[in-house]
Formats: sequence, C-alpha cells, structure tokens
Amino acid sequence: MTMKPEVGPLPLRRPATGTPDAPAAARTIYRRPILLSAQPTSYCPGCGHGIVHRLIAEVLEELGVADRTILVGSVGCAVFAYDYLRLDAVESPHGRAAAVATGVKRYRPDRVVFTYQGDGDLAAIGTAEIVHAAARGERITVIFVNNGIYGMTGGQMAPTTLAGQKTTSSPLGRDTRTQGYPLPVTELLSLLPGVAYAARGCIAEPGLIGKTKAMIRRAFDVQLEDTGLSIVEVLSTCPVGWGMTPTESMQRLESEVMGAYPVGLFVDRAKGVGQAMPAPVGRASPAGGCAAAAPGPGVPAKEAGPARPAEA
Ligand SMILES: Cc1ncc(C[n+]2csc(CCOP(=O)(O)OP(=O)(O)O)c2C)c(N)n1
Ligand code: SF4
Ligand SMILES: [Mg+2]
Repeated sequence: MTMKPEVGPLPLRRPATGTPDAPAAARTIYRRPILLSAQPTSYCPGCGHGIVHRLIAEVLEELGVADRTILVGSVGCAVFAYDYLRLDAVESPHGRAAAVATGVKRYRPDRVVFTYQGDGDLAAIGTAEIVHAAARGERITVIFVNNGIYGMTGGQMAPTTLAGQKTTSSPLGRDTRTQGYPLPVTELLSLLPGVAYAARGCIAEPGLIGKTKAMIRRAFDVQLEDTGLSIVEVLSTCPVGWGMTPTESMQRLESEVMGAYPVGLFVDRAKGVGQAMPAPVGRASPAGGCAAAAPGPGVPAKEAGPARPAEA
C-alpha cells in the first residue's frame, strides 16, 4: 500500500465561509478538488484520464470518505491515478485489480475500495477477474475508462475497439470476421445479480461530464449501501492512439463512439432499474426475469436485439 507522505494529513473539509480563508462574498466557479494533487499530469493533451480523476476526487470529497478510501491501481496509462489522487493506494498486476480489490475489501470491509482500470486492463487481460468479482457481488466500485485502445503501449486494438477502427495492430480497420466484435462489458456485467449498479458515461462535453459524475457518485453510494458491485464505464479519449487532435477526438466520442456504446444507466437494483438473470440458487434476483440481449458495438441492431440503457 502506498501512502502519500509529501502531502501530510489531508485537509478533508473546506474551511467554512466567512473565515479569512474563504470570505463570505467569494463565489467559487471552479477549484481544484482537495484530493487532486497540485502537479502537472503526464497525460497527453486531450486525454480523458484527468477529467475522470477530477470527478472521482470531487465525489469522494463530497461524500467525506476520502480518509477511509483505498484506490486499487491497474496497468496502462490509468496506472498514474495513484500519483494524482491523494488517496491510499494499492497497485495490482495487469488485469488483476478486481481480484486485488476483493482481497482489500474483504480484509477491511469498513473501507471504501475502488479500482481504476482501462479497457485493455479490464476487458482483455482482466476479463476473468472482473466477471468473477461481479458474479460474487464483491462490494467494490469499478471505474472503467474505455478509450477503445491500448493507449500506453502504442495504440493497439483492444476488445473494445470499434468495428472498422484502425489501430496499430489492425491497420486496415478491425475486421469482425477475423478479429471479432467489440465487447460491451458493462451490458454483460449488468446481467449478473451480483452487480448492484452499472452505468456508462462519457466525457465528450460538460453536460455528459456532469451526468458521469452523478453516476460515479451513485456507484460509491451503492458501495456504502453494501448491496453489490458497482461499475461506471466512462467513454474516454486517446488522441495520440487515435491519431487525432484533442478536439477531433472529443468530436469522435460523440459522433461515433457513443453511437456504438450507448450512454446511460443499465442497472440500479435498489431503485428497481434493470433486470438480472434469475439467481440460480438461494438468492432471488431483485428484479427477476432475463434481460434482453444487448446490441454489441458495431453490431447491426437486427442481428443483436434492442437493449438500450435507461436515461441516467
Ligand atoms: C502482464 C502484462 N502484460 C502486458 C503488459 C503491457 N501493457 C502495459 S499497458 C497495456 C495496455 C493498457 O491499456 P488500457 O488498459 O486500455 O489503458 P490505457 O493506456 O488505454 O489507459 C499493456 C498491454 C503489462 N504491463 N503487463
Ligand atoms: S497515450 Fe492515450 S490514454 Fe495514454 S495518456 Fe496519452 S492520450 Fe491518454
Ligand atoms: Mg485503453
């Protein structure tokens, strides 16, 4: 576990207004969250990781749980989360974050435990870990940053890469005949009764960022309610890996990626949203019934069935 000696004890609450530190007349439009370290990041211009870090920092500060939160880091550009989020952290081997988080949470159930993982990490090498953590209903929160590519290692195809998308390992575009279809991980996980909350957000524009923050907030609330695993997938950018400018990459998120990966809420069991497969033994599915098949990204609707997420 890494501690953050350079920051000392965290000032986990803002000073009250009317003090010399925060005059009553001051109106704050934007401020750096206390939990985000004050340093330049190593992320490329236009990378979405920094935005997602900020949302997590804001949510944990608002919830007042930072002093008992443990981040489980992963491998990929996402690994640097432990440098920028002023939280206690454990680093996991590539793909194993959900398994490591399981151990941390079971040993310290009083802690708020979350993983921060890219799509190469979670949806490729870590497929088994996330599926079984979800099936077991581990009381962890998963922040899954899907930029559709292996960013850190040079822009290779990931399971989430869209059909036809050119990458360094699919230079002619992803051919579904030989390279398979994109993997809609969150839709698949939302079928499992152990998943209490599953949603997909996006960082393409401020309105979507606000909705994504609400999803992250709800995901941590669900962990505090102790009802099952919560996951928020965030559609994000990798301008370098996509061969685009930052502006073009944000436009692509809206024009292309969101069409293939619909944004919204898939499951919030406590609120009666979403359906799970019936639990086979001993545990009733809260919603009952089977979910409709989700259309995979890049798969024509007539081939795949009509599941769409609810409005977040
Ligand atoms: C066991 C192991 N296999 C392969 C690698 C090489 N590797 C490092 S990062 C990465 C892909 C990360 O992609 P993603 O999780 O999508 O993160 P991003 O960089 O896109 O944020 C790979 C394959 C590794 N570090 N360890
Ligand atoms: S390579 Fe991609 S994911 Fe990694 S920091 Fe750069 S833009 Fe972000
Ligand atoms: Mg990635």
